[in-house]
Amino acid sequence: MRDAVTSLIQNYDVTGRYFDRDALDTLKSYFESGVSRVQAAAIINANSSNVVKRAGSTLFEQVPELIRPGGNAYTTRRYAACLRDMDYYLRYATYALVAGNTDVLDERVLQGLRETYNSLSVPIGPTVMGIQIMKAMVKEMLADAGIENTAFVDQPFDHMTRELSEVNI
Ligand SMILES: CCC1=C(C)/C(=C/C2=NC(=C\c3[nH]c(/C=C4\NC(=O)[C@H](C)[C@H]4CC)c(C)c3CCC(=O)O)/C(CCC(=O)O)=C2C)NC1=O
Repeated sequence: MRDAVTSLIQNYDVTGRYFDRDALDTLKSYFESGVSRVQAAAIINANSSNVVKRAGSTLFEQVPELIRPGGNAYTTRRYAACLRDMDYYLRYATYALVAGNTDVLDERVLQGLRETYNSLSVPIGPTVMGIQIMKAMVKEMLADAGIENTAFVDQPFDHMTRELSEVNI
């Protein structure tokens, strides 16, 4: 599992280079956003169950078929599994936010996930919607908390979205 710093070191060490201008810029921007990243993790932690619950309700309002008979989140067990998955995405997103790197998502969340979802007929489109709804909610909370630039929040949520949506033929 890597973070912004260890992945940079790895890249430069492979070719035996000192950090160049690009590397230093990357490091600078990571450390400059560091306090906001930790603040973001703290705010998400304090509101995680609320975010998951609200994002779930919004998703089921937008795609009501999911919780109707025949829908993948129909029955209490599957409804709970769906919210649990949303909670996984949110928790791992905070790890990736603090790390400044999406490696933890590839390793712990995304590996084999599409295959699992396909085999259980869990629909990818609405899952991605749920991830994006949580992203928007988190950004709104951070903005309310006075964090001005919340662009760094996009990375983990968009990474999961891209990796999940990738067409697999
Ligand atoms: C930490 C990494 C990790 C992830 C990501 C993970 C996902 C994950 N979600 C699963 C199931 C599931 N996932 C969903 C999710 C949904 N259904 C919908 O209609 C919605 C679109 C969506 C919620 C947004 C559902 C309903 C199931 C149960 C499907 C079934 O058993 O029929 C399963 C199958 C095993 C189980 O039911 O626990 C896995 C492995 N497990 C992990 O360990």
